[in-house]
Amino acid sequence: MTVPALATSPRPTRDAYPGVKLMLTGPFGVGKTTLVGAVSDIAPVTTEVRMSTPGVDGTSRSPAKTTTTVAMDFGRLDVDGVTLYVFGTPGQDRFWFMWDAISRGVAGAVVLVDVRRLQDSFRHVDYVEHAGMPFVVAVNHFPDARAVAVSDVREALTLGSDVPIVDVDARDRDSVRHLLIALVQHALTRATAAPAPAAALAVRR
Ligand SMILES: Nc1nc2c(ncn2[C@@H]2O[C@H](COP(=O)(O)OP(=O)(O)O)[C@@H](O)[C@H]2O)c(=O)[nH]1
Ligand SMILES: [Mg+2]
Repeated sequence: MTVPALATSPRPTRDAYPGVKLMLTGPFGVGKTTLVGAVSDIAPVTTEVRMSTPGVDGTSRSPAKTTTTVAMDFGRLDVDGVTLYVFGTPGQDRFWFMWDAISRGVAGAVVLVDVRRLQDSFRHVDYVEHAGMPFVVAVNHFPDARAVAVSDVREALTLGSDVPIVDVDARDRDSVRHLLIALVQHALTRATAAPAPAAALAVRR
C-alpha cells in the first residue's frame, strides 16, 4: 500500500532549504530557552515542561528554575534578508539522541556557558568540536557571577585560538542578534578559508 501524500511529496533538498540552520547548546539552566525566546521573530517553539523532580538535572545554580526543555527550542529570525533558524538542544541527558538530528546540516553552533560552572560545558564543546562544525562560545552573564577574563575561559575549555568567545545577555534581543551574526561570520570565514573537500571537487567537475 502506498500513502499518496508521501509517495508524491518531493524530498526536501539542501538547496531548497531557504535559510541558515544554527545549533544552540549548553548545560541545563544556562539560558538556552531564554535566548531563543529573546531573539525569535516568531513565537518560539519550546517544549518546556514542569520538572517532576527538581534537582535531577543539576539545578543547584538555578534553584528557582522549575521547568526543563524536553525536546528542543526552536526560533527563527531575519537578519538583512537572511533567515536564521536556531535549534536549541534538550536539557535532559535522556534526550541526547536528539542532538544528531538537530546538528544535521547546521552551519555552526553556539555553546552557551556560565562562568560559575565552566566544567558543565566540557561535553558540549567536545560535541561540536568532534562534529567539526564552526562554533562560538557565548558567556551568559548572571548577576552573581564574577568577571572572568576571556583568556581564562579559553584555557578552562581548552579552546583553539580561532574560536570566538562572545559575551551575551540571553535576555536581550540585540545582544543575541549580535552573537548569532558573529557565529555566521565565523562560519563564513571558516568556509572560505578551508580547502574544498576532494569529494566536493569531484562532483562539481
Ligand atoms: N540574570 C540572568 N538570568 C538569566 C539569563 N539567562 C537566563 N536566565 C535565567 O536562568 C534560568 C534558566 O534559563 P533557561 O533559559 O530556562 O535555561 P536552559 O535550561 O538553558 O533553557 C531562567 O530562570 C532564566 O530566567 C541571563 O542572562 N541573566
Ligand atoms: Mg531550556
